[in-house]
Amino acid sequence: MSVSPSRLFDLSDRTALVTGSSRGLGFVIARGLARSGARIVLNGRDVSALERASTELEGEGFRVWSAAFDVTDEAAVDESIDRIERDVGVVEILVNNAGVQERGSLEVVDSQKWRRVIEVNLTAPFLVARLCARRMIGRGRGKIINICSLMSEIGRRTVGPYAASKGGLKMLTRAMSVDWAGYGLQINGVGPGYFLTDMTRPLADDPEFDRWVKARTPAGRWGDPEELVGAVVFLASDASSYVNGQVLYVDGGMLSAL
Ligand code: GCO
Repeated sequence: MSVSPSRLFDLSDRTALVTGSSRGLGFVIARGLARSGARIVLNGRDVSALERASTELEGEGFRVWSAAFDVTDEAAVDESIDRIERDVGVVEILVNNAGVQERGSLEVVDSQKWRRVIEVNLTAPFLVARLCARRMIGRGRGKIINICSLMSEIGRRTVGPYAASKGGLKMLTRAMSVDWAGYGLQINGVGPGYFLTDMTRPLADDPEFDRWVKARTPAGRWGDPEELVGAVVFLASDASSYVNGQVLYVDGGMLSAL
């Protein structure tokens, strides 16, 4: 049965949980999903940051829920998602966005920072997706979107821990799709290039790095976080019902160029 293109991207009445969404790319992604009709649950560890984010979205007329929990804390993940599914609705769209960056050449990176990056960027998406998928499997449908990175494919000096975690997240995305697509779930990734966010602000403020990004990116510029929304809405919607295990890179062409 053919569906009108506008309906294909409509997320009305679907509950979306976006981890790490009190600011940065996560907040922009959550706002984009809300504008497409989804019921949004924001997540972060900082309650006041979540309140600010909720207020901003409510200022646009959206009803917003928020769940403050540490995505690396398995018990907190289980308890929070139980509460979300009881109080808000079943999580039909999960965006694993929460991430940290610890820069340093591998020979000087301390093991505690390594473990933190792996825990937040790779283990946490597994913990949150595993619990959501158990419920999605029972319903025969669900969408999981893992926010990967350019660093899922290539490295850059001093981002070894991050690249390892995001490379792992690309393969975890494929593994999830292999295990869960048969139950009616679609699991994909979005790989941002260089976008202006809190995480990359120190880089953008460095004139040499700024020149490098603009020269290395065929589009000749940094991405605007709003330019990620379309890829996430596509993967969260019925428009991608036969897309699985893919990472959609939104990078201005950087991965296509030497
Ligand atoms: C860096 C940046 C990158 C970007 C992004 C690119 O230090 O090079 O932090 O890792 O954040 O992940 O996709």
